Amino acid sequence: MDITNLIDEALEKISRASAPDILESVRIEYLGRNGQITKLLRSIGSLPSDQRSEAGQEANAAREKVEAALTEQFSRIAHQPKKSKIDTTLPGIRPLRGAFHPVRQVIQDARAVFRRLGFEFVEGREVETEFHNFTALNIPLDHPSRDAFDTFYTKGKNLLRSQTSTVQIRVMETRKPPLRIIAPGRVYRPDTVDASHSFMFHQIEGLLVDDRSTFSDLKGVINLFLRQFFGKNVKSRFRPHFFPFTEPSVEVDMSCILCGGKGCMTCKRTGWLEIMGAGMVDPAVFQSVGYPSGKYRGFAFGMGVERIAMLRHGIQDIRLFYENDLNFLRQFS
Ligand code: 2NL
Repeated sequence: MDITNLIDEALEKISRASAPDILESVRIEYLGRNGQITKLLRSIGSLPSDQRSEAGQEANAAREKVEAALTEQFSRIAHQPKKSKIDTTLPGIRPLRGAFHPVRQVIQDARAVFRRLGFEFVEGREVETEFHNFTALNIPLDHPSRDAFDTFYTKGKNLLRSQTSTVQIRVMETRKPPLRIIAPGRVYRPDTVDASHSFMFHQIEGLLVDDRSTFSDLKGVINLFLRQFFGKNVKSRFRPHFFPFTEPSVEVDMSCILCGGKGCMTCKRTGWLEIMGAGMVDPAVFQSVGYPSGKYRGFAFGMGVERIAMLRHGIQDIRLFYENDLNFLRQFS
C-alpha cells in the first residue's frame, strides 16, 4: 500500500477511537510487533541501497505522525467521563410518601402533650368482658348502655368495648398506684350512622391515681392539655354532670376555636364547644379492681378523637374518616 494512504487510514482510525482499549488495538495494528508501519520499517534493510535513505525517512516520518496522533487522541479520551447508560441529568422519580390519618394525628399530638405531664400510653383489647366494660365502672345492670341496642355483643358473654376505660380497669387490676395512663383506641356503639355518628370511633381516656390528687389537679391537667393542644388562649368551663364511674363528674367546654368565643355556626352561637367528660374516680371503681377502700384518689377524663379532628380541620361529616378516599386524606398529610 502507498505510505500516504497508510498514514491517512491510521489517522482516520485513531480519530474514531472513542475508548483507550480501541486506541490500543489501533496502535497494535500499525506499531505493534507485526504492525503495518513496523513491517515497513523492517523491510527497509532489504531495499537497494540507493532507495534506503528516502524510504527510511518516509517510514520514520509515518511512525512519528501516527505516534503523535495516538498520544493526542489518548489524552483527549482518557480524561473524558465514562459514558453511562444512566442519564443523571433526568429529574428523579418522587417516592410515594405516606402520612398519618387525621384521627391518628390527633392521638399522636395528644400523646406528645400528655407524655410531658408524665402519662404513659397503654392499649388493650377491643373484644372485652361485661365486667371490664360495665360492672367495674359502676354501671348498674339495668343501665340502658348495657342494652343490646346500645352495645355490640359477641357470641358468649363478651362485647366490643364501648369506651377505652376497659384498658384502665385492666391496668388497675394488675398494678398499684401511682398511675398516670392514657388509653387511646377504637370503641364501638351500634348507633345509626349519620354525619356525626359512627358505629366505630376513637376515644382518648386518661386516668391518674395516687393518694392525694384533687379536683383542682384534674382542672389543671385538662387546662394544660387544652392550651397545649389547641392554643394558649383557649378558655375552659366545667359544668356539673353525672357519670356512674366518677363523682363528682363534669362536662368540659372550651372556648370555640373557630370564632374565638364570639359565636358561630360550629358552636351554635354559644361561643363554647363541648370537648370532654371528666371527674374524680368513684370509690366503687377502686373497690371493683381490688384497691383497699379509702387509700387512693384519682381523676379520669374521656374525649372523642373524631370530634377533635373535625373541629381542627372544619370537617362536617364523620363518615369521611372511614372511606379511605385519598383525595380527602391527602389534605392532612
Ligand atoms: C366522655 C366521658 C369519661 C371517664 C371517662 C373513667 C375511667 C375509669 C374510671 C373512671 Cl377507669 N372514669 N373514665 C371518666 C369520666 C368521663 O368520658 O364523654 N367521653 C367521651
